[in-house]
Amino acid sequence: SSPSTYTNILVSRPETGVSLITLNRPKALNALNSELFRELNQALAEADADESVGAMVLTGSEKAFAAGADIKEMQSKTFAETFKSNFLANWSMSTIRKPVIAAVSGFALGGGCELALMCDIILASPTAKFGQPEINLGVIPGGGGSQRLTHAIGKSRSMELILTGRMINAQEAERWGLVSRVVGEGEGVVVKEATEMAKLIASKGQVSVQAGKEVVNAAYEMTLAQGLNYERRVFHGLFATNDQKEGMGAFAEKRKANFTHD
Ligand code: CO8
Repeated sequence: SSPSTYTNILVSRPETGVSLITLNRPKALNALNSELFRELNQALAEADADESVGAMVLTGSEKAFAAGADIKEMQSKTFAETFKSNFLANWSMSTIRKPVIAAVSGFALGGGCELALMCDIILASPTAKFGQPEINLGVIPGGGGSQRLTHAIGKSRSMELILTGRMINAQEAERWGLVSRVVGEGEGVVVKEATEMAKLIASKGQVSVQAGKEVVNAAYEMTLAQGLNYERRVFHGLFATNDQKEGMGAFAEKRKANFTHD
């Protein structure tokens, strides 16, 4: 089947095994309208189902990863409309099995910050700015900010950001553990580094990669005892794969593993 065409995002294949999804509403600083999110969900699902893709990179522009949900689209909504349509309920990456790396330059605000938080790894350009400014609009985060941000940076810092609407820069976000690291300066550097990381992940055995993502995410849902048991069971299960035989065999034979992802 021919690749889908989109109007609010760009999809490319910068490296073997890597799908790069670029939010592309530059005039609105990539404000997330419903059409953009529909396209993003579709592109992620397509990459997730594509055997030739091992990991995804999600990025925006130099100026903005995304400046939030589209305020102009939300402005006139009523409570009844948001409630009946369960507005934002399907804005989530929870069904995506492959790793998604957010490459953030510029503004990641409101829904943009929440979108980055839905990803598995966040790399930040030194220009990145994170914040949850919904309080200035008379609302609160609606895309998981109060939950995922609190898990990532703790209660006091999360309260501060959500109740004051203050933006933090890349260095502060790194210190607080919101991002895994800040990359060097320069246009495109964060996308390049995220793509390299995705390529590296895509070169590993894909069953173990997906298992690794699944067990880390379980840490947010389970007690420690349940999570440790779950991790061990999934670990046991990987001994049924060819990739485990290949990986350990290659180590013993002092050669590079050639994973077949089964
Ligand atoms: N929605 C709609 N349009 C936007 C948005 C937005 N969130 N952000 C920027 N734009 C538009 C502006 O209206 C402007 O359009 P125009 O040229 O037609 O006037 C254009 O983008 C450029 O913006 P600015 O001129 O304002 O650019 P500046 O460089 O002066 O300022 C800022 C940049 C500081 C980022 C500023 O644009 C701003 O404050 N934006 C709004 C940020 C915000 O409040 N975000 C939170 C939105 S609410 C939300 O996200 C709820 C969460 C829902 C969950 C989503 C699930 C993932």
